[in-house]
Amino acid sequence: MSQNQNNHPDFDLDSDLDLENETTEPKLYKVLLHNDDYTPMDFVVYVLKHFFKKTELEANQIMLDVHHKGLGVAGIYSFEVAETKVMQVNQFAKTNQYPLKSSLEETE
Ligand code: TYC
Repeated sequence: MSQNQNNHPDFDLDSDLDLENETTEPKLYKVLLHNDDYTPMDFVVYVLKHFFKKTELEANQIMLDVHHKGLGVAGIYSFEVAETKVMQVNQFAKTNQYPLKSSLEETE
């Protein structure tokens, strides 16, 4: 490997990118579940286990949190994965004639 005059290797380091952008980390997105009065609790637990790979215990905790607070986080993903999960959950609820909705929110 050749060296420049500062005795550093002359391949591109990512420090330039970091200076321009502060961070090169990809943005992350929360997939939110919204409460409603009609979707059965068991259905929401199934959704959390099937689409978000939660355990029975985690799924019950998240479902009850949404039930009591109105909104909750099912998972945090890249934009593409989060968008796909939202579409899959909303379509699955619609197919089963439940009003369950999910949506996206960018993380802080
Ligand atoms: N509130 C619903 C009920 O009492 C349960 C529920 C929980 C629905 C979470 C949606 O995202 C939800 N059957």
